[in-house]
Amino acid sequence: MKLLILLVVVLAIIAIAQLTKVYELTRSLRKTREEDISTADNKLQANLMLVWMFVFFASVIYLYDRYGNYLPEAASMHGAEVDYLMKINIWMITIVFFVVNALLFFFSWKYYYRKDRKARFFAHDNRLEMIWTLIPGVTMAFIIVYGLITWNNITGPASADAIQVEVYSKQFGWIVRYPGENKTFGSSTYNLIDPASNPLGIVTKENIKAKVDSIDVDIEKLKKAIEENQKLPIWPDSYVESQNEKLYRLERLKQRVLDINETQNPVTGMSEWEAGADDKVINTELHIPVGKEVEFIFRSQDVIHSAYMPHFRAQMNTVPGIPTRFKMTPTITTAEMREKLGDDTFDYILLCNKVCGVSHYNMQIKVIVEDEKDYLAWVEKQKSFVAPKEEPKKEETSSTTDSTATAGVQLKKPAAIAQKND
Ligand SMILES: [Cu+2]
Repeated sequence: MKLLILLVVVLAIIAIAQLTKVYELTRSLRKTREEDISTADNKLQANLMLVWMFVFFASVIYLYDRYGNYLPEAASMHGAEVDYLMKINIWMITIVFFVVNALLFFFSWKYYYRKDRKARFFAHDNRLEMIWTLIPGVTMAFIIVYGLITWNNITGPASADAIQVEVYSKQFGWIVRYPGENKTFGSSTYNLIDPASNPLGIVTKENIKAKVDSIDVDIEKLKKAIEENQKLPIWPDSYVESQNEKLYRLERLKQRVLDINETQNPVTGMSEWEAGADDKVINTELHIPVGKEVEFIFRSQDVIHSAYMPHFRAQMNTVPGIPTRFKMTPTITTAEMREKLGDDTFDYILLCNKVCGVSHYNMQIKVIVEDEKDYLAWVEKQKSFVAPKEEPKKEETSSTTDSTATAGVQLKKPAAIAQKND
């Protein structure tokens, strides 16, 4: 089959080449040059231009109609504003598009080349310059100023009674955090991140202790392995060195965890270690109450992602190391939207809108808008991600795990590494 297609293509190319040759031969017989094009030819081209203009315009109108409204009505307060802004822009672009293209095609139809005609020539016209500078200038300024005002409204400070939600992105998924009853988020650090027990690296006394314990377990294991190797040195030097380096890194991490200071929340004055203890961490869905202002705070673990909520006309990049934010007020509950669309399975979504890796396509989380009462009841039921208070099981060795006992211990680099790095 493939061979057949190839054969057809090759034959078609040969046929076209032969036809061109025939055309060139008849031309030389008629004694005309290649550049000489007859008026009839030009006129035909001009008419075809006009036909193409109508086909072009018709297809643009069709595309507007077919794909112009791919999203249902905006489900947030600022969403309506964004839609309005978008509409104004689209109208302006559309008008300019039709006027400019109509003129372009009309001129090529009206002024096709004729031997007896000569083009009018003029070098400069102040009035024209004025018109084509001022009109786009004023239009652009209007779009930019209006857009900036809208943008500032969306990203401006949230009101005092706004509900805060932290949205955390990582390859590949979303984790949502609510501040719990004390309405204050605990602080967080990447040093405490543990995929299973503390994915956001929330700082609490228990989480610090759990992390130190787990590092201690790793250190003991590594030390044992190094000891074994000293008894029976079967591994090459490079491997021993890498083991030592690993040990140094673990000890350094432990020191960093022990060095975390207790801080106060600047607004509520609350200890951030305590504030974090009742934070609710959820990775299955994001609930927000209808008619209440919600302030989103975005963080990222690894690369830049983008939190996109198309139904609310909201999007914000999530950047590692730099928290970003915006506020919005949802106006339509999930149930109301289902009714409006006549679709019982409809759900709002938050999805990643920045190509961030292999599973980017599947990085999304369900968003549920409900009455405040239902929302509060749901948050109430969620668990916090604080490590359990009871002592985790330890190895038999007596390593110091009490956070105060080891604080301030000076770390020494293993000799091999110190030499290498100096
Ligand atoms: Cu992503």
